[in-house]
Amino acid sequence: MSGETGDDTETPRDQYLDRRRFLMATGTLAGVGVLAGNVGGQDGTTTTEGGQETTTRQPEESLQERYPGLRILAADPANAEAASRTTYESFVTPREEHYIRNHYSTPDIDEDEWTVSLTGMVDSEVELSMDEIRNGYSTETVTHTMQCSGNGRSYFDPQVGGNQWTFGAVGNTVWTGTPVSEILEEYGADTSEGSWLSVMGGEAPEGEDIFTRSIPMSKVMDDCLLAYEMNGSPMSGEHGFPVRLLVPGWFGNNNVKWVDRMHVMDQMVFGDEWEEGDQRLYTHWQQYSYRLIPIDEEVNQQPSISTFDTQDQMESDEIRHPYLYDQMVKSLVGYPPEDATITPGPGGTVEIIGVAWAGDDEVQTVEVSTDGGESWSEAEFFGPVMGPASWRQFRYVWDPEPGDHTIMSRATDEQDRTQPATISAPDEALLGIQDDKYPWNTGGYGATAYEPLAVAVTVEAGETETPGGETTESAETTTTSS
Ligand SMILES: Nc1nc2c(c(=O)[nH]1)N[C@H]1C(S)=C(S)[C@@H](COP(=O)(O)O)O[C@H]1N2
Ligand SMILES: [Mo]
Repeated sequence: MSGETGDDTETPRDQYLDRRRFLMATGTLAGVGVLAGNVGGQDGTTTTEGGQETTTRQPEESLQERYPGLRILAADPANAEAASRTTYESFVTPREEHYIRNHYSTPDIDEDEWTVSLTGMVDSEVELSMDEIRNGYSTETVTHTMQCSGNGRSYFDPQVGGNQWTFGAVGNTVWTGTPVSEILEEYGADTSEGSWLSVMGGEAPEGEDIFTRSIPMSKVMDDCLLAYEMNGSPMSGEHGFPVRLLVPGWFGNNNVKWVDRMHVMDQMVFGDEWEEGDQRLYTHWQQYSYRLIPIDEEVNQQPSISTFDTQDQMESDEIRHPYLYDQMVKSLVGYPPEDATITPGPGGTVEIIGVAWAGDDEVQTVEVSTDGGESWSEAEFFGPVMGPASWRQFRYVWDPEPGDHTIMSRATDEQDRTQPATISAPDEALLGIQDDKYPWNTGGYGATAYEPLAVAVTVEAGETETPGGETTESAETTTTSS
């Protein structure tokens, strides 16, 4: 711990990371949110949207104090990503290391007053209390790797506008809640193939577009939850308290927080009916944002699509501007971290550790390169297997020479899709992943390219214990570890 070096200029984040390493080493931290931050004070401004009262959170403790594992991009609306690669050494992401992506201020909601209404193509419309949602239906749990579709945006060249996320807008957490299918069935919703559930957030201030996502009914009926717990604890305000939609394996933008309405439809939110004059009241976040647009051209609203897999949409002739739904295959190295100077263990080796995920597909293989992509070796999986929506951990035992090295990882999913090396240039106007390139797009969405995610490390000559008890430099040792 850096306390031993007498360095007293640590930030709360450094202190947190030190403390976390200590707790991991002593076995105190099980990986769940045991260090959960306090919810802040109740003072704030009250606004009303859709009939429900929300109060803008003005906590006494800063966002950084409550989420010491995050690098803050903006304090209000809160936007923050994992500060350190250490987040990707563990299977479960603690709450204070899970990225936050908010378009508006975090609402401060009284759970006892909150309701979720069900409207549209149903036999009877209803307004459910949190108590009814929690206790009137089954309880299910899913482990879900949630990633912001803007993760990796900072690697686009030329740069695009928006939060400049690097690697850290992704986390793996355990979500508990009520299957949406049970609620839809109870109230006689049209759940046939081709229908949609539009889910709305209740936090938008007056005059702002309501965060609404239209989810195809087949996915809703398959595994979507109205989630009220994260890592076995109540959710924090920033992550959606008291209730959010959980769409296993799909990009974060589909996982609507502070849900106050679900509307059953025969198309997505689309056209005049869902707009108000010039304001794209319900259509903005579904039709104009979170689309893959290859060059600066007008986005086309679509009432419906029949291909939801994001990469299939990229390859389809019918859809020029794919909607960011399920996540594409990707991996991240957690150890060693960037710019680390590492000393091999007694056997002369270094264990490279990371995570890999592929939306609602399974990850098939992960390869690791320690020479900047010239050669690749297969890694092995370890750790819990919690279904395809959850990442897998991988390890690769490396026998390095002293010196500078560039480490990369590259995953392949069960459909044989592999991460590309780089991001294309805009003038190539790629519509899909092609020639080992991820398509540059105007929103900077969905990047999976592995080269920008590489970590540069320096390996020092290791100390090897000889049977006689003396230590020798491993680089000069002729015996090889087996
Ligand atoms: N109501 C509402 N839901 C929302 C958002 C939002 O701004 N408002 N942001 C979305 C986006 S873009 C992402 S990536 C995830 C982030 O969830 P997290 O903050 O819990 O990580 O929430 C999604 N749900
Ligand atoms: Mo996002």
